[in-house]
Amino acid sequence: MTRTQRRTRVTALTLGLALTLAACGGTTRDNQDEDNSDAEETFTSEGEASPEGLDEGEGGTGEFAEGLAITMLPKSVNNPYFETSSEGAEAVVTELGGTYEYTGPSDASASSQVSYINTLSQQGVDAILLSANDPNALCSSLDQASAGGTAIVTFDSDVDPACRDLFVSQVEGEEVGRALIEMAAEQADGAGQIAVLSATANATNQNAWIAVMEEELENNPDYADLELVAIAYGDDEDEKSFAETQGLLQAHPDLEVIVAPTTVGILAAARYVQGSDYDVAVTGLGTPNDMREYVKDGTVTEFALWDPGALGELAAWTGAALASGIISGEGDTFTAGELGEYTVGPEGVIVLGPPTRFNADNIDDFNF
Ligand code: RAM
Repeated sequence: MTRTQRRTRVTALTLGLALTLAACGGTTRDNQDEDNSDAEETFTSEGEASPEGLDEGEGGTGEFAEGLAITMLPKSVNNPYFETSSEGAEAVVTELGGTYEYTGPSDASASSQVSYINTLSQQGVDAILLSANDPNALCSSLDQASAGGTAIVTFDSDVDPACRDLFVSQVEGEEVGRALIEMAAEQADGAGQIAVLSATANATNQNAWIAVMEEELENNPDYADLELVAIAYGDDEDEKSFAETQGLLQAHPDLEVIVAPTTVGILAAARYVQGSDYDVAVTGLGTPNDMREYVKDGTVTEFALWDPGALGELAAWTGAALASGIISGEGDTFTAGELGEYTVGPEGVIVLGPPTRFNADNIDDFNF
């Protein structure tokens, strides 16, 4: 049984209970929504009218519910990347008249995230926006939250699709991994040793991107002279990432490129290389504000990212649309404010857009 089917079943049961309560004159969610229907502002979408979350792909009433409680749970707090996503999400939830919270562990571990999910589940929030530290370890807590009526939206780093409703992906499928290996090849002039400095060993997003890089290295003749010699994990912690960079260079002094597909890792690697005598390129995924200094002094030539603020906004619009019954599955469309219209794709994935590459020519055009 898929997650969507399970959710549909839960929703159907809830709806049955709601109808019974309504018949008894009790307050139901539908009644509450009606109470809000004369609110000053309403927010519409392109979804087709149908009762909340009844069937996959049916869409909803087209109006965002007011007063939604939406919480963002990042891989870890104190990561500027997620703080930027949170600012985007908070602006959307505030615009919709909801209650917003940003909470999570200080270490990027799945076990730490479990207790946060359990608390949110007990609180009965309307939607959780989650960047997951592990594809499977969070599933039973997420199932419990979902059974209680919480919409589960992952963004940035997914879980097994069976354990969530929708995933807001920063970039289309394999595009991140391909951009990473392409930048590495360009900066190595097509030949030599490369190493990856990743985040945590179980991170769904980084592992998917690394898998694409490995596949490209094996099958794409353009990369025949590149060799991936090591993958290190800095756990999205600055000090560990710095130490892992040092370890990589000591073990492989001829490295041409370090590819860090994490904003925390690329910053630590650039800082290490800047203060060392190694002649190694550093590329990967970083924020323009973190990397500006290293691009200006020539330590870093080019790196990539999407707008983490826009990703947070889209995650919040998605959570609100799901909790409002505007969307429920593949094929449904909704309007994410100024970001425009989005459609739920196969496996419940919604894609923000292509990544941007940053270098000395354009880095000053960005501020995040
Ligand atoms: C770090 C996190 C996040 C990833 C970015 C690129 O901030 O690992 O999940 O998407 O880097």
